[in-house]
Amino acid sequence: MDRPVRIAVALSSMKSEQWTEPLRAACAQAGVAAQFELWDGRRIDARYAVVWLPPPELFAVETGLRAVFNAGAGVERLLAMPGLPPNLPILRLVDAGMAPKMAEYVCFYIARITRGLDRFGGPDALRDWNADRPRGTPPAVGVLGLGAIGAQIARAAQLFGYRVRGWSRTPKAVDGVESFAGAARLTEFLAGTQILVDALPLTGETRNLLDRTRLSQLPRGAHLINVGRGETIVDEDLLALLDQGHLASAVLDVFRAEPLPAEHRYWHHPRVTVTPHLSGPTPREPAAQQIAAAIAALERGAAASSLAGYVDRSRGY
Ligand code: NDP
Ligand code: OXD
Repeated sequence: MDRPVRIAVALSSMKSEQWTEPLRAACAQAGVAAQFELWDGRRIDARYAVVWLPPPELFAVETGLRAVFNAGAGVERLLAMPGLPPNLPILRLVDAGMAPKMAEYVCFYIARITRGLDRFGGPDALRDWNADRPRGTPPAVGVLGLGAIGAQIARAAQLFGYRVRGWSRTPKAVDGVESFAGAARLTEFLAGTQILVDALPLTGETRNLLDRTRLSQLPRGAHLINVGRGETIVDEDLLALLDQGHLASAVLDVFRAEPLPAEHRYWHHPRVTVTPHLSGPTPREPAAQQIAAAIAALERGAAASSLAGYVDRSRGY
């Protein structure tokens, strides 16, 4: 009988020990005999690794890796790790149950904003049966990034009756969503967006994309929801535009520094809602199934670059 495939698990804050059993079960179901080991710094001669912010020495010690699986969607920190072998294929999760949760999160905040739902809670709750109801044209929602997550957010907002537009590098066909592609169309996209949702990966091109110039291209009174990455926004510029009233509010789930430092202005700003990077937690079972299916394909001889979630290092996502 073949020896089981050895797989290192190094998931830092994601509690590695809770992943080995779902990963083993998913591999067994996919027809792969696999042995998952919590990586503790000693060489286990792993063929694959499942990681989230792993210790950098993993790559120096486990020199027989054929592919590494990122237990999340964003790979910017993995790509920046010193010692990451230049030709080691990286596979990231594609949706894996994160996208619907993020669409739920975004639509929840869109509803709070557009329907004024905050009026009805807390100690100062409005107790007025005749309170205003919005009956006009719903605001335009613009989603930056129409990938696995952005497209799901766009579809969900569209289902709730919003006019939805999306911006991506290449043109997209998402039902009912107006597609804007490339830097040349960003100004036009922003000018027609009242609620901006950032679902971009962090790359050389998206870092600091939303600066004073770009955010000022949104119409006065626009709102921002960021579930992509904190570094896509220039914090001082966002705060200045909120203070000046050009932007009405920001809901931020991701930050340049995480945890968000206690003294950061975002925590106390009256127009900012801070959530602690929880819009899209990685659900274990669907993630394990996606990783297991990819391992099974690799074991059958598939090229990593042919699999969903293969990271194109030249693009950075
Ligand atoms: P995808 O790779 O599927 O989608 C990325 C999208 O961004 C694509 O539509 C891509 O365009 C677009 N894009 C990338 N670069 C540019 C650019 N320079 N100009 C215009 N469009 C660009 O990623 P996912 O949807 O799976 O994930 C997106 C991000 O969400 C992750 O990278 C991560 O940062 C974040 N995330 C946050 C979570 C949270 O809990 N807050 C959880 C999970 C993810 P094209 O399709 O044309 O290439
Ligand atoms: C991810 C995240 O990238 O959780 O998956 O932010």
